[in-house]
Amino acid sequence: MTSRRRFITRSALASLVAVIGTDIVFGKNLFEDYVPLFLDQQDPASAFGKVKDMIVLNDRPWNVEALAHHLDDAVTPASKMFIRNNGLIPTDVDPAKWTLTIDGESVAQSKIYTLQDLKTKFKPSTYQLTLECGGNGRGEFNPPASGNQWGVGAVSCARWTGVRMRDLLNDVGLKSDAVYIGYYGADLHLSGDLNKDSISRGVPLAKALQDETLLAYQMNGEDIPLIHGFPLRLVAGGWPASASGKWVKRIVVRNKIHDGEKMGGDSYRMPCKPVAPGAEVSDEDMCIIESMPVKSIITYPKSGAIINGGKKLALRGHAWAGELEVKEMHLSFDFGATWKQCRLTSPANRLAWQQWDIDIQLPQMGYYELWARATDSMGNAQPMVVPGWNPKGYLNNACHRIAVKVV
Ligand SMILES: Nc1nc2c(c(=O)[nH]1)N[C@H]1C(S)=C(S)[C@@H](COP(=O)(O)O)O[C@H]1N2
Ligand SMILES: [Mo]
Repeated sequence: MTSRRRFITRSALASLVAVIGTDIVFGKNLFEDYVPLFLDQQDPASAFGKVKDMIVLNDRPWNVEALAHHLDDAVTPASKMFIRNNGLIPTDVDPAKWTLTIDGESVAQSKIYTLQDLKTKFKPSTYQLTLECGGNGRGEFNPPASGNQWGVGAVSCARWTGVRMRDLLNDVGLKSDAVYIGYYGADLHLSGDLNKDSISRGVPLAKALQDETLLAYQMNGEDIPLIHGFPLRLVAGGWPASASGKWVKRIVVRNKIHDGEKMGGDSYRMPCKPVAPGAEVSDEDMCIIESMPVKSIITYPKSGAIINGGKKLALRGHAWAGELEVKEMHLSFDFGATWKQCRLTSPANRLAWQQWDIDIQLPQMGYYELWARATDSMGNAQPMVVPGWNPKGYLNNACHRIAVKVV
């Protein structure tokens, strides 16, 4: 122990107490960078208020996914939202002292904002925004791709409230050569090395300037939960969720494609042209993932359900298509031989997922698979099998399938 270590601040302690839900007796003795065991323990249900049967893929860093039936709500509650961390959760989060710096070579004038500035000096906007991990569905690729073996549940669509990125960029002013923004968050690199970033990604200026691109300070009408980026998060809906930086401390305006951690190599990049499974792809043949592809999920019933044959079965779920809208939704119960059209709602706003539902009558007793297929406004439909193999297993938008038994 060195005397140079600093004790945790009062308000940072208060935010930890809020996460834990009870007083931390002797909390004032905690060091600033000490990670309480509570946040490091195995159980995301009690650590982060998640529903009990979410799947823990990893606990250092935390990676936790929802099962399809958890995602039944039109607006995803915090308790069912997947967790994807690349590093360690920041523990010394003091909203009273939190600042956001906007700088970089292409800002006219760099500025520092307090949270209070962001909340009071700029008009708030609220949008429901789909955030899907670029690696959602990775578990199905063959040969397997390294990384979290996500099933279908690394997707969410919560309501985010905050300042438009555009308003902040107007406030600092842009130089004529500005083309990209990048974020830096307060999470720690797994090694504990303070000079390393676990992730620092970004989006082109055109995406940053969209109405819906927010620096959010609320999720579903409350403070953002710590695990999802409290107190400030960049939210760029419809793009790989890795572009939506949590615990944002700094935004840089760049005169070139942002070159932060996980912007290059195989990270969140796809072969620009399709490659054979298992192929080696050189750096210059890899392209950054932008809009996510069309996809859907069946959230009711749960796979494995036993259905009473006398009754109609009401199925439902969501569909989304990155920057595009979903135009049609179909369901098959005969392994893709025929497809029935589902009802489909309009999105609450651009970049929000849409709700679909259908009533079907399964013809007789036995085992069925229900396959769901969305088609976007450009006519792209989900593939029935796993699409183009790529080194890191991104963008698997194959049709979601569930199994049911009619008795
Ligand atoms: N600062 C920071 N932001 C981050 C990450 C991270 O590790 N650190 N992970 C990214 C990735 S890869 C994803 S998929 C989403 C996950 O968001 P969630 O945990 O709130 O669901 O956050 C993104 N933003
Ligand atoms: Mo991700």
